[in-house]
Amino acid sequence: MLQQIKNIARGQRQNEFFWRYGFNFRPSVNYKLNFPVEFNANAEKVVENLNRDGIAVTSIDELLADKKPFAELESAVESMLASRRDELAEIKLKAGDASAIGEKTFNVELLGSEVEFDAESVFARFALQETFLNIANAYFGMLVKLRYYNVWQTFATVGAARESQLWHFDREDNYILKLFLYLKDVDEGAGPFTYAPKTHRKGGLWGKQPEFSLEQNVMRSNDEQMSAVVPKENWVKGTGKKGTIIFADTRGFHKGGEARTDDRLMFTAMFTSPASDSKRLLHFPDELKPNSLTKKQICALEIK
Ligand SMILES: O=C(O)CCC(=O)C(=O)O
Repeated sequence: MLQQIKNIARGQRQNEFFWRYGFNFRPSVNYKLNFPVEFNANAEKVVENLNRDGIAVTSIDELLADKKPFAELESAVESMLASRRDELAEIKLKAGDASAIGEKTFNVELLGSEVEFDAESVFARFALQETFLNIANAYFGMLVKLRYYNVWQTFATVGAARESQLWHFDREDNYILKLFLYLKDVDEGAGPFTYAPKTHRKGGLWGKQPEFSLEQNVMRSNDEQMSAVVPKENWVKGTGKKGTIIFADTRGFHKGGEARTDDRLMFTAMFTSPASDSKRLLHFPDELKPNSLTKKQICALEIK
């Protein structure tokens, strides 16, 4: 019975009207009434591209006037890599283990799979930058929640594409905004994030489902299957220099991390609506030092 009620509620949540004005009423109204935003032209372009295509590619240089947080992030990641060199070399040896489907052995979450939120940490401060929150809030039309941030090292492997290296979409919410910031140049061989434009809920190809196979109950499509729905020449392949930032609504079809010749290193963060049933990957201490956070940042966290 409880499961049936949950299923009905989940079904209603798919409906845009109920999702926004039922499940997310307060964050939608609160955003519209209390958080007017003045965008710079580059941030505005990001929101425009996201609305139209479900993906926007930009860079630290274009988007952020203050470069200090990026410099701090880079230096924190470099120290982390240096201090964990031997451990990571060990992990890399098992990166190609295709028998461990579900564990994404080719991808290491350097901050751990669950993160203790620390308002002072360079990672939290980076994810909670005003410009990112403004973009996420504008894309959703409400005050969103930051669900996680992390640093990923994706190891180059051989073998057939698997898990997120194949086309799929995420399910945590009606819109799911992920940010990927490259901390090293990413070429074709380093497994760029790749997106099928307009397959997000606001796009013209929403609802078009390519043929797929089930991999542990998750629908995965290969390139041939995907290209029957969105021609390959329309895919956005996110190759780019260090400092490239990709925003993507991963409710649309995407894949990435099929690194073959070079490891990939990137910072990532995810935003969803407050009503999302996304797993809790950020944990908050009792004493959060909210004085160090703005009102907008506090709204983006699962605390009150
Ligand atoms: O590693 C990638 O580029 C893809 C990541 C992905 O599929 C996701 O975060 O949903």
